[in-house]
Amino acid sequence: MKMKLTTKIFIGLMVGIVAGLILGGSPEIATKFIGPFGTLFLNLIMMIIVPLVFSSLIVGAASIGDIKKLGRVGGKTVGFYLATTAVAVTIGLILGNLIQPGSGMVMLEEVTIEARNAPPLVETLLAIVPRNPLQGLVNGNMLQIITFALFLGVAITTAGEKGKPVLNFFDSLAEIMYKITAFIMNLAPYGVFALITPVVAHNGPAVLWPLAKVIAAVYIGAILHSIIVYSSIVKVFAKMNPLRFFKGVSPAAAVAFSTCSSAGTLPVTIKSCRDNLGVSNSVSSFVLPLGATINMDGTALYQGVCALFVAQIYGLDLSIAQQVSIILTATLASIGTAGVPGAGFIMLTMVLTSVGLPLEGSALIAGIDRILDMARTTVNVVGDSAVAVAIAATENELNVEEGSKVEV
Ligand code: DAS
Repeated sequence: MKMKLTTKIFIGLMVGIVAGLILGGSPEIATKFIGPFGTLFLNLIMMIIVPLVFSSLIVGAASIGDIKKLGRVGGKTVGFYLATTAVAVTIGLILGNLIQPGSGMVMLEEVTIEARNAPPLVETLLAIVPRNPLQGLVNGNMLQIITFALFLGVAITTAGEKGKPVLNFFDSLAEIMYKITAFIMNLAPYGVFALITPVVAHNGPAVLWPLAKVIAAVYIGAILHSIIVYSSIVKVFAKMNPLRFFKGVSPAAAVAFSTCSSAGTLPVTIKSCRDNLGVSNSVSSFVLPLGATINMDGTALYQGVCALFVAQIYGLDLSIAQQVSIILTATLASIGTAGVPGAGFIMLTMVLTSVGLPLEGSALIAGIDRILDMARTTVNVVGDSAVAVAIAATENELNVEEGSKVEV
């Protein structure tokens, strides 16, 4: 009997965790002999991101055709993203207040952390339009790639017959990149195993136990947010059974969990949404690259928990006004957070600064940040997929039949 890919990926994950616990005594063996295979897998999926996203977005924008529809889909997408991110950080703050992860701990070590002043929002928005689109492509600047591809796609449509050769070229390039994604996905069980083993070997119980309450708060928040918010979104807007949604998105969730990179998981997210959930090419190739870049619900939730953790280890009480400021800052910070490992930790210093919390408190988080990144990146990717399902449904581009037939 042909084992389903999702099952194989899950087995890869479980075997990797066991192997990591066994190698906990000598983690350097895991890093030296297993880690490189994980890096190879990550490089393979990173290799195809730019050509896959660029070509499929041009074809997607060309199929959307008119600017009006693009504006409507774009407006809905950004609206969903900001709303779910604000809810996520609120859940993080509620759990931080309930679980009190920092109470009873006293910040001892004097560590200086440089506050990362993220570029002002205006600068981030202006940078979305590339002065040199080829440079944006070469640098893998996702927002600039998205902008340039949208202009190209819509212009191809308005060019009529003259635009057809270019559209056909990108249409076949997108199909070819999709085939490469399918091939790489067959390596996912091994890649996930090789990525997770060193992480578990290096982050054994001895490292995790002292901060177990922080880890628990972030993981409980991630699960609650996913179950409450994403089940509601797919149920209300797409009339989709939440169990079917979570099953369909599970390959992308497993790759996000082990790579800690939304951008790196993007080819798998696009494939899972199209093949398992029936999201159309035009919606998936617009909503998902945008989400991998600006929608980080898991990261926002993590920042809510960690801001309270830092306040608590210094015995500081955060006023409601300060907690509201965290909701705004974490929501905006998530727009500027890159979809790569550890990006959320860098943005945490910006959130702490916004409410005048000592940056040194985040030094305690640094040691376990990879474990927290696994949960928040998974939520980021699952959240992007839930919005893609909702947008496709509201645009009558959710092919439920086709999506349900494909094996998951
Ligand atoms: N690892 C980031 C991502 O890829 C999220 C984060 O670091 O917060 O989504």
